[in-house]
Amino acid sequence: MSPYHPLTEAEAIEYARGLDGVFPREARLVCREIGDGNLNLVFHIVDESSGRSLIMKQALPYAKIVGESWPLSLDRARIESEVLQIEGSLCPDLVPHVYRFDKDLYLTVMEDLSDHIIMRKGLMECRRYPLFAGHIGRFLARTLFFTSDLGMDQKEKKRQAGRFINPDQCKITEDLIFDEPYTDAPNNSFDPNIRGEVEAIWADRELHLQVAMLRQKFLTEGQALLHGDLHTGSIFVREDSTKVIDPEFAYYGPMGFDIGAVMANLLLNFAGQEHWSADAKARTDYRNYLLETVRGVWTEFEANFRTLWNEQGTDRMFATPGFQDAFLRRLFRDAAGFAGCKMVRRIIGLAHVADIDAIPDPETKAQAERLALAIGTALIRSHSSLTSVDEVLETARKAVQ
Ligand code: SR1
Ligand code: MG
Repeated sequence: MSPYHPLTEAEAIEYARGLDGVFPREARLVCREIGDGNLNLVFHIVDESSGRSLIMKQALPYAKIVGESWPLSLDRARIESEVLQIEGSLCPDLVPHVYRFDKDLYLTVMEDLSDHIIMRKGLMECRRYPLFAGHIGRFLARTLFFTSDLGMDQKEKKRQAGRFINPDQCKITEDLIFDEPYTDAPNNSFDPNIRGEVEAIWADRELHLQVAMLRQKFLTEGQALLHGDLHTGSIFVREDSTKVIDPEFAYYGPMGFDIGAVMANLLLNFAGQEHWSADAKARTDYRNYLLETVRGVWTEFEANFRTLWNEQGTDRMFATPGFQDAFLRRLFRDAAGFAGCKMVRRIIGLAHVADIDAIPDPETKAQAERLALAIGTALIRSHSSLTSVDEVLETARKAVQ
């Protein structure tokens, strides 16, 4: 019989006590299950004597957000721990350290990042992270470049793509991002105050055509090993530090999907600033900060990626003059289109974001939702002709007016 079962807090303490060389024999261990995501158990274990702590993350065999009627493969826990280690080898300062993976319990033991906060929460408190764009730009450039045909052995890349087939998680994305928001699907969940805007999206065939193009890319373009769910709830921050967590949706997909995820979540917070800012001046200032961060994410990514390509590219034909520019032009367009889809799904689809959903006043919340839909749909419509990140910023500014 499989030893797998979801641990209780008491069992998590016993498990932690048994880890070699982690806690002293006299440790006074306490544990809290702190998982607030949609899918897993997360145990925070602290030794009250020494202050030493760690995180143990265990996959559940179903989606917590819906219940046991939505089964999920536990293999995502193996994928997550292996991807964290690959990302750690490429950007050691930007991910938590993995101490061990238990393949029977689908449990990863990793560094505790309690001295950071979840970026989404920080943005809802209007905090600023001056190093974030540089950090995430480097993370995106290194993880995407070195797992792609541009920067690794191409036979090894095919073997690696096989190790990271992640069908259950991909199906969630395919349904929740690239299908259900565009039809009257039972999983959808949206504010009745914006039904008019939602129905207009359901009827908009031109918009659907653009989403279909992006959906096809997600299904078929295995460019690089993606994080796969790089929203601001998957990023821990301090002013001086950024840590990417939770790559359980990782698979070989289109690079623009990860870049677009970061942009989309900054823009969702931009929309939520209808509520979170103290007054009109603070709102304008913080929105400008968010837009400059969107710009920084792209420009830092691009600069790092071009340097890696020029200095460490592995493919002779890809060094042909003009190819790099064409590649990056297309990648930017993909990122903008995916960003649009990721905004729309958080307003109409099953899983939302607190930047919008935690707004207490119904009219302000509806206003923020309309703004997010306006920016998201504009990016989807225009993505295939965009040429510069300034146009993304302009799209957001125009939607506010
Ligand atoms: C059923 S899981 C819903 C969402 O939570 C995750 O964080 C992903 O974004 C997924 O789409
Ligand atoms: Mg997650």
